[in-house]
Amino acid sequence: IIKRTEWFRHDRFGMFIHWGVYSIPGKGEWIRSHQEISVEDYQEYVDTFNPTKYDPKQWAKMAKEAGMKYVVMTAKHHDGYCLFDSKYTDYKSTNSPIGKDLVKEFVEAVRAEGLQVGLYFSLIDWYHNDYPKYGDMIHPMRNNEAYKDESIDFDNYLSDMHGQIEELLTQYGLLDILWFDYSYDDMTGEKWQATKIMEMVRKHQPQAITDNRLETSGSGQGSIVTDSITDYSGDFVSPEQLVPHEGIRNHAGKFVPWELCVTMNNNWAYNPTDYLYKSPKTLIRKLVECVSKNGNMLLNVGPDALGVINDESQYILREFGQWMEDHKES
Ligand code: JFZ
Repeated sequence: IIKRTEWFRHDRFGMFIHWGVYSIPGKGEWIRSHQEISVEDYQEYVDTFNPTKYDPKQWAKMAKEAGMKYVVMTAKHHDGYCLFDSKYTDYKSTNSPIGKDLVKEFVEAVRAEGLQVGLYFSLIDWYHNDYPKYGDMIHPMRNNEAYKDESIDFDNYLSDMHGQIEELLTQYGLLDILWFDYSYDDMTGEKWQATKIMEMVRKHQPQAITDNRLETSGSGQGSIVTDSITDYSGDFVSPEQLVPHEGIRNHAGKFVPWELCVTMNNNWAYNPTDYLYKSPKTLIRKLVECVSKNGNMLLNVGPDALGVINDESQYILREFGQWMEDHKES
């Protein structure tokens, strides 16, 4: 873990990208759940997803100019839609009007800028028929005895989900980060068969690091910090939005790698009605605070349906770049 995370503990600043078919309605990546949209009604977005301005080289360039050292994009979010050509589903960008493997272009573009590259992958999949209807508002059966009667084949879900992870691990070259998201409080890593996932990661991509969300969520620290580390504890803790008071230490008082993920406004995915952006100054101070506490910061952008990062976000990125420039060692 020390060796694997060496670059990560040095290159403290990265770009997070939440982008998918949910960028079309522009109300955040949870829209299917929040507005209780059926698979049928959501299909409109799947059928029209045509991000003709997708230019990951441009994104990578913006990240680099802001002083970022790595970029992580949502290969698949909770809606189950894949930005890559998975053989385990028809719900993928190669079947939408854009007709491309967007992950492939993404990883190539980021590497070409000399940055480290990572992929976000959701353990949750609202599209898969055998996904248990846990934890979201499309499925009000959660916490209801009745949902337990669902006739689903969870093993089939796991085998497809693991299959997709293996595709990402074997078809896109060297990956620096696998960013899994996330384990419900009532769902342990055992239930996801996270040990198997980790074995695949170590087998195909021994250099790759992972977050701690195979066993927890943004609110938990997981076993990285305890005496009883699981084999799927991950390499870094992944708090959200708020900088932990004193950084994050393990039971022995030693700092463990951690990475704050944070949005520029109050959404992860594109939402043009959310204009409450943090100031560049606030965000730069947050980065400094993370680094001063031995942590990283993963600053999120939510490109629009065509693939464009909006002006407000670009402005913030440029201010980071200027600040980096002003504070460079001569
Ligand atoms: C998760 C996702 O659901 C969300 O869409 C986004 O991708 C974010 C980076 O990660 O959000 C969570 C998950 C768990 C908690 C909070 C946000 N949590 O339990 O505190």
